[in-house]
Amino acid sequence: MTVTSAGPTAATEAAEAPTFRNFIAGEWVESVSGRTFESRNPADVRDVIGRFQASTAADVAMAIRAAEAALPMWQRMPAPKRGEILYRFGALLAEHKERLARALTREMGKVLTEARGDVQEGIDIAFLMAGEGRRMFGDTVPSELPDKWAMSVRQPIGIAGIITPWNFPIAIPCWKMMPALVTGNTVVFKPASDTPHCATLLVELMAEAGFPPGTVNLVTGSGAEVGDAIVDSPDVRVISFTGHSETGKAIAQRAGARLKRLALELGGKNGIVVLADADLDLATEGILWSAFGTTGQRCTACSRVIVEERVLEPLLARLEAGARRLRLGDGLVEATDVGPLINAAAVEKVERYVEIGRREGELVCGGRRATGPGLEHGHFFEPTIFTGVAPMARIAQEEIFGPVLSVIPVADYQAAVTALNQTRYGLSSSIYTRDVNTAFRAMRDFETGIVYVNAGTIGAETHLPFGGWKETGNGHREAGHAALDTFTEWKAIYVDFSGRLQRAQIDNQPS
Ligand code: UN1
Repeated sequence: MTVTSAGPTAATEAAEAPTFRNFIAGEWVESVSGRTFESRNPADVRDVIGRFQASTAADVAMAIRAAEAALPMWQRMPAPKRGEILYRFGALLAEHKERLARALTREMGKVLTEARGDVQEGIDIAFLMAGEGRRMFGDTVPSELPDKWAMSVRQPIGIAGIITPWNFPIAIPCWKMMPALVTGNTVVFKPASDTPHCATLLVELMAEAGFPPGTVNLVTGSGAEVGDAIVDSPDVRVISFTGHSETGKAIAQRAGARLKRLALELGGKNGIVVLADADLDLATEGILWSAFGTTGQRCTACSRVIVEERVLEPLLARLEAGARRLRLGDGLVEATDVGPLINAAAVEKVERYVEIGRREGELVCGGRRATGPGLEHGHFFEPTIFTGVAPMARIAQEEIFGPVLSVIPVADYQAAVTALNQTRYGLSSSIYTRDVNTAFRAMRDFETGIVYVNAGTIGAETHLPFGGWKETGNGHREAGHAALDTFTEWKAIYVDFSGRLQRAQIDNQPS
C-alpha cells in the first residue's frame, strides 16, 4: 500500500481551506459520510486551517479491521525492531519541531515557546519508549521447586483505542501511542475535534517513520460518533482517554460493561501551598506560570493558591502585579505571554465561573473577555484572580480550565493540607517553603499523583509516571515505564525441567 499526503483532496475547491483525510490501512481516505468539519485558529477565527472528515461508525469499523489485519505481523516483529521505528519517528519529530510547533499554535492557541515544549514532550516519549523496545522488563525469579524456571513477560493486548484532548495535541497522542505501539498493539486514534490538523501532521510523520500500514489508523470526527464506536467495539480491547471527567465516566460505564482495559486521565484542581517562610518572588513566578501558562488549559494548571495568612497581602500584591503585566495575543507573536482559549464555549464557561466567583470571593484582577487591538477575532480572556475564597467554594472545587485563580487564605500548614486535599481531584500539587522538614511532610501528606517542592504544578517529565489520585483518573499512569501497564497483559511462565511431576505448594512441604 502506498502512503500519500493527507491533503488536500482533488474535491477541494481552490478558494476553500484544504481538506484532510482519515488514515486507514496506510491510505489517506475520505469518510463514508461525505461530510467534513472545520478547524479554525482560536486567536483569529477568520483563519480556517482546514476541513476534516466527519467520520462515522462505518469509518471506525474500517480502521478496526485495518488494525486487526496488521496485528499478527506487528506483534511478531521483535520489540527492539518496533523500537527502532519509534526512534525514527522521534528523530522526525525533532527535525520537524518548528513546523509542528507553529501549526500547533495556529490550531490550539498556546504560545510558540509552549508549543515547542509540547512537541518536545512527544520527542521525549518517542525516545523513551523506543528504548523500552529493548527493556520491557519482566521478572525472573527463583522457583520454590528444584529444576523449575519461573518468569513473567509482557504481551500486547490487541487493538488500542486512543482518544485525545486538544490541550496537548502532539504530546498526549504520543504519550499514548508510543507505549501502545512499542509493546505490539495496533492503534485506532481519534483526536479532539478542535485539533485534527495537529493529529494529521503527527500521523503523516508516523507513516514516514515506517510504522507499517494498519498499525496506526487516524479517524477524525465527533465523540458521539467516532469515540463511542471505538469504545463500544468488542475488538478494541484497551482504551486510553484524556479529557473531561463527565466524558470519562461515560466511557468507563460503556467500557466496564465489556470488561475492557481503560486508562482515564481526567480533571484537576491543582493547588500551590505558600507558607510564610517561602521565597515569595519565586512562588509568584511559579504560580503565574502554572495558572496562566497555556491560558490555564492544562490538567496540571494551578487554580488554587493556599497561602498562610501572614503572607497573604505581600503575595497577592505580587500576583496581581504579575498578572496585569501578562500580554495577551496571538501565540505566534514573540511578545505574547498568554494565548486565547480554545473556543467560544470555553470563553462562556470561564465567564460563568467568574460570575460565580464574584459571589464567592473578591475579584483582584481580570474577569472579562479581553478586547483591544489584535484580540477582536479570538477567544481571549483576561488573567483573573479571586481572593478570600473558601476551600469549598465552587470556584475552588470545580475545574474551570481557563485563566482563573482562587486564593485561599489559611492559618497554618495543617489547615493548608486540609484545604489542599479537600477536592475530588488529585493530579498535581506544590509547596513553597524553605523548611526541609515541612517540604518532606508535604511530599507525604499531599494526596496527588505529582508533588512539586519550590516549583509550580506544571512541567512533568516523561520518564516518571503521570496521573492522578481520586477522580483525576482510574488508577492508571501515563509516561514512564508505568505506561506499559496500560497496554500489556502479564504472562507468568513456568518451565519444569526436572522430568517428573512436581506439585507446587505440596511437594516441597514437610509431610
Ligand atoms: C495535561 O495538561 O494534560 O506537566 C498534560 C505538564 C505537562 C503535561 C500536561 N508536561 O504540565
